[in-house]
Amino acid sequence: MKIDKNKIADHNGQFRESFDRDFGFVAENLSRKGIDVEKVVMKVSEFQVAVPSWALGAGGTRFGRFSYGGEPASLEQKLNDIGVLNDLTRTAGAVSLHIPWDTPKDVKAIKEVAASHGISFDAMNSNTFQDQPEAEKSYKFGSLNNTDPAIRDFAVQHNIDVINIGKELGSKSLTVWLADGASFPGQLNFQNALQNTQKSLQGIYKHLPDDWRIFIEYKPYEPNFYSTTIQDWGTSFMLANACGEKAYTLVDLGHHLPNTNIEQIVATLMLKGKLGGFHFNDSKYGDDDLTVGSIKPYALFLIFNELVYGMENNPQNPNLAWMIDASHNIKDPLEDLLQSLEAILIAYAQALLIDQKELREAQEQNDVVKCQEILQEAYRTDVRPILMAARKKAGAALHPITAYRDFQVRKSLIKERGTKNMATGL
Ligand code: PSV
Ligand code: MN
Ligand code: MN
Repeated sequence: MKIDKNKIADHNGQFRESFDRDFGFVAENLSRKGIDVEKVVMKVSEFQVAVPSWALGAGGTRFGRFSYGGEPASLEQKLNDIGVLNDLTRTAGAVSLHIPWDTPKDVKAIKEVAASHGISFDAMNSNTFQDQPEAEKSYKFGSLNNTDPAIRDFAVQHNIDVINIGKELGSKSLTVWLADGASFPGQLNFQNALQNTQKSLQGIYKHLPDDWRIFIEYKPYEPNFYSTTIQDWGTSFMLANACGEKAYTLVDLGHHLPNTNIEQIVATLMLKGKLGGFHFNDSKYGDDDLTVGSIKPYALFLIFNELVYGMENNPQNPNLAWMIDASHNIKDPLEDLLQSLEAILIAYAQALLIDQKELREAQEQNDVVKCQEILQEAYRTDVRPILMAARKKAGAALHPITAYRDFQVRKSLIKERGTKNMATGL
């Protein structure tokens, strides 16, 4: 399914007056403050976020899973769904695959489908947290950290296989997230587990092509509930340094204990040139994978403030790989992703409004109130017309969710694919 440009333009027609009025208002207010609004629109329109293949079906919890109907059953259908998101927003032009969930049967055909939707292949994700049917070795007691060298080698080989698939697809990076850890005290020797992990990662790193990067994701707990071997950014950073210059830390917003100052982690990593990737989602308690911006939008804005600062001031840090890592049990997954994309761009646009020079001066003068006022002034600006202007420029929908509903996308997907979930048959 492709959403025709003219259909989108027609749909936008009904909002022309309100858009002109709302954009004119914000543009005038910002230009009075000396902000070049067209520059902000341009930056927002250039921002691209990868969509993970696993967010396109209705997610679940360990207690159950409820199908939404019309869910994709194949990689082709997943690419098709991302195509819909991209047609409506022009910000979702990349997919992140998880192997073996998404192992392509016919690479050439998959590349053609992706190209027909203007989708490129972002980071490849390996999976050593589940045993595959007929697998020769089990990850029950860890993968890269395992006490058994044969299991570690098996997990390293899987990552090399993922790199090889990615090479064929045109990807340029590998994300490694490990479930490795312990659920009970005494179960693991922490030092051996860490050393094994480091050696295994170095083994993978040796096979990383020169123009590739490896992202090391951290997470404090789950599925193990006593310890996780790569538990925090410091451990990831240390391992990235032990691998080499193509290895970076990946920050997933949900992978922090409550109240962790994520923006400070971002600032530290960018200063050190080691922030490589970013997984967006939101959470109230743990790794909840909720819609971006649904719980803590101000924290997201503060994180973007550091990201924008880093992108402008830290040439030692490479361009970041952005990805949404959220998935849903009760919402239409495509609507949910549209909400996440909107929230990301809102936080980004607001952060772009911060007068960095004025903020530096206020910081130098220790004018705490002014510093806070500068941030909140930007945060309290309704930047949605700026996002609309960016989408209009790119030929996308002014109101993506309204367009999605008016075009009855889900209804057509259900008609084409049925109401049953392919994974559970329910
Ligand atoms: C783990 O919680 C994680 O955030 C990693 O990025 C995984 O690859 C992803 O979720 C999907 O399970
Ligand atoms: Mn993640
Ligand atoms: Mn996660």
